[in-house]
Amino acid sequence: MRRNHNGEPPAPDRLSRLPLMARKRKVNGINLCEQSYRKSAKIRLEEFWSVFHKEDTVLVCINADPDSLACAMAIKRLLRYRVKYIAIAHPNEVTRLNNLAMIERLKIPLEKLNSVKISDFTKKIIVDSQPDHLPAFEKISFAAIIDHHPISQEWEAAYVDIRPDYGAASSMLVEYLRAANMKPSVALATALFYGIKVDTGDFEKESRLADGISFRYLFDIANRNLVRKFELTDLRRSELKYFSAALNELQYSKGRFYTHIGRVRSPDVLVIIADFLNHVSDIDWVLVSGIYNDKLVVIFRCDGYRKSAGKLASRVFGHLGPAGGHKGAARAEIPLKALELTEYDINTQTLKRLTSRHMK
Ligand SMILES: [Mn+2]
Repeated sequence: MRRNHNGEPPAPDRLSRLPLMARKRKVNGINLCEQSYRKSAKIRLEEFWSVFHKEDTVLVCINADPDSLACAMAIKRLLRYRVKYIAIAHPNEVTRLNNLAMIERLKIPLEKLNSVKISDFTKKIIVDSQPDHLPAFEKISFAAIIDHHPISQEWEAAYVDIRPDYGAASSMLVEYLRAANMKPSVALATALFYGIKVDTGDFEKESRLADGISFRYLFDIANRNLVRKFELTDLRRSELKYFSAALNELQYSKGRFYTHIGRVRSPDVLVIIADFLNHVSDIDWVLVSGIYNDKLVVIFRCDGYRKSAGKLASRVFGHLGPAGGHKGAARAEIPLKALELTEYDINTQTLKRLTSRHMK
């Protein structure tokens, strides 16, 4: 028996409330889950299922992003014939076009959290988040918590599964589906595949082998053309006009592109145009600027070889406002007041004049 500093065994009820993986971490040195990977997934599934009954109406709460959306879909699948009704609700406004493309194309039914009556639901689940992550979640009492973020505290819920070492919560939900012998539909597999892809940054971020196994499992079922469409979708049709403005304004000098686009609806489009111009061969530097609110936003791109976009941005604009970035990519957001210019005084020539004397 392992004993704590007072010589007493750890209180069993405290431990049993902790998820399997977290329990493993908390009690250093002893391995509390000696089941095989497969068996432990099965046990988790049974424990999760045992929380719900035929008469339950269930609300799945998420902070909507690809990983959480996919998890909510998977939970809906896991509980489909086990409860009376399941809805998915989110408190945040979804604005990213990639995420909107996913929601629209996979027809994910979503409610706004502030428009549902929480008391209408007998059980609430939170997935890919913990109750203290958002004020909107804090007042809800959850029956189940499934997440992969660091454990913020010991949660009092009928079912808790938090595995902070997982790259994506979608990887965990794939294990539940497999333990339940439920082959995901193409739509569900596509969502989970995209969820893992986004949260692991195409496996360039922290993840574990389990993420790779779930990803490989989904690979054969998911529609990867659809995933590519989600990834590509970052422009509104109404924003194409900024491309023609950028190309009309484009000035070339000594391996550098300069273009000032004028007022834009969102600075994101400046980034997209800068990245697009950076596709052109023989171009060392790309500088794209636009006006957003009362600021001049400048996007810098370069090859990062014996040059630094971040250093250039701070050299040119650092004394006037936030400016900086990495070797290959940087941005500056300067109040027009600090430049002592109005938006009508600024054109591509201004951008060139401000920046070129700082470049070798
Ligand atoms: Mn996640």
